[in-house]
Amino acid sequence: MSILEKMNPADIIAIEDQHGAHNYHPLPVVLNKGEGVFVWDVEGKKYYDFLSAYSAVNQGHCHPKIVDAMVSQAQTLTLTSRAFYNDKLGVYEKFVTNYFGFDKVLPMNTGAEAVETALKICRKWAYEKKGVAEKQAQIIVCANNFHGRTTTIISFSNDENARKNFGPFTDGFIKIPYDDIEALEKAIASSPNIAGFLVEPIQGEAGVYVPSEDYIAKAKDLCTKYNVLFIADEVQTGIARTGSLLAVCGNCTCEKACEKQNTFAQPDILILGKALSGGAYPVSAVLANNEIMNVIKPGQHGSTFGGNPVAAVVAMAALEVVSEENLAQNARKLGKIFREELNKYIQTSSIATLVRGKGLLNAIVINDTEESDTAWNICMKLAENGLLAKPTHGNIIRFAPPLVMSEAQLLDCITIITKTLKEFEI
Ligand code: IF1
Repeated sequence: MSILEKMNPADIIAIEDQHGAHNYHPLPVVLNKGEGVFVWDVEGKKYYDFLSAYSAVNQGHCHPKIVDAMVSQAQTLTLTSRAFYNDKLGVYEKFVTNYFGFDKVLPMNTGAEAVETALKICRKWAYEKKGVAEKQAQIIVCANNFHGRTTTIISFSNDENARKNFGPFTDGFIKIPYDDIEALEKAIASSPNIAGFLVEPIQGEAGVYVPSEDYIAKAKDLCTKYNVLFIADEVQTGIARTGSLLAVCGNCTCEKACEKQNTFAQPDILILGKALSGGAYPVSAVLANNEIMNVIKPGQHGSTFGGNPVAAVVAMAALEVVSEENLAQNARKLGKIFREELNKYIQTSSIATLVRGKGLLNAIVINDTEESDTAWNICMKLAENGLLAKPTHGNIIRFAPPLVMSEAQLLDCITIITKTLKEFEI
C-alpha cells in the first residue's frame, strides 16, 4: 500500500471523506498500530485505548495467541461455506457451548446478525412450541436500547437519528422502560402472544446504565413464570467486560469461566459478539438449549461466513485468553479502583457530575447539555494527552480499556483523565 505510506493524517482523512460513506464522525486520529492497551497514530504518537473498539478488544490489541491462531488457519483454510463440513467448526461448537453452559450454538458474524438470529429463533419457538398464533408473536424490548443497525432492530429503537427515513419498520415489538420490573410484568401479562424479552444487562450506548442489582434476575424469573424467552444481548457487556464472564452472572465470585452461581440468571437465548474474537475477526454467536435451538431446521437460517474455520479458531483462542489471564477478575478489580478514584475527583469537580459502570465498562457524565460539544472537546484534549475515548450520547464519555490493563497503567490513565478534566473546570 505505498500510497498510504507517503500520506499524512490530513490526506488520509481527506481520502476517506471523498471515497467513504459519511456514517461516522471519528476523532481526527489516524491509527496504524495496536498492541495490548496501546495504539499508535501514523506520526508515532502512543495512546492508551479507552474505547477498545466498543468493547471488542477486551483481550488487548493484536493478542499474540489470537493472531497466531488466525494467521495459521488463514494459511490453511479460510472458508468452506456450510455446504460442507470443516474440521474446526464442530470443535468450536463443543468448546463454546461448554464454556457458557448451553446445548447448542448458531454461529454468525456480527452482533446485529446474532440479534436478528435470536429474534427469529424466539418467534419460531413461540409459534411451534408455545402455541402463539402465526404472525402474532410480540417481543418486549427496553427504551433506549441499542442492539444494532438493521431495519428490524432500528424498528424497536427510539433513537431518532438511527431511525429517521429508514421506514417502513418491522412490527411485533413492545417497548417498556429499562430497569422497571413492574412494567415488564405488566407487559408480559398483557397478552398470551408474548414470545420473549430482549435486554442488555447494562445499556451501553445509552450511556452505561447499570440497572438495579436484582433487575436481571427478577426479569429472568418473570420470563420463566410466564413461559417467555429471556434473551440477553451480551454483545457489549459479555466476555468479562463487566467483571464477570457475562453481565448476567451478577456478582458471581467464581474463579473460573461460567460456574453457575445463585445470581447467575441463565438466559434462554444468549447473544455474543465483539470480544468473542478479541477484535481480530467478525465473530458472533447465539446460544440456547435444545428445546429452543432445535426449532431451526436445515435451510431455515444461515450466512456465508457464519461458522467459518478462521472464526472458529479465533473465538476459541479469544475465550482461552479470557480464562488463562483471569480477565473477568482483573476487570472487576480495576473497575472498582477506577470508580473509586474518579469519585474522589468528582467530589470537588465542576465539570464531571458522576461516574457509573461495572467492571471496566464505565462512563462519566459531563456537566453540560447533551447538545454541547464539551464532551467532544474533552475527548480531543484526552487524545492530546495520550488517551483515546469517545462520547456516547452528547455529554457522556465512555471509558472502556482492554481488560489486560495493569493497575499501574490504570492509575496512569486516571491521572491523565483527571488532569484533562481539570482543564475544563468551570
Ligand atoms: C455502531 C456501542 C453502539 C451492541 C449491542 C448489538 C450490537 C452492538 C449491545 C451490534 C454494537 C457497536 C456498533 C457501533 C458502535 C457500537 C455501539 F454501544 F458499542 F458503543 F452503536 F451502540 N448489541 N455496538 O453494543 O453489533 O452489529 O455492531 O457487531 O454501530 O456505531 P455489531
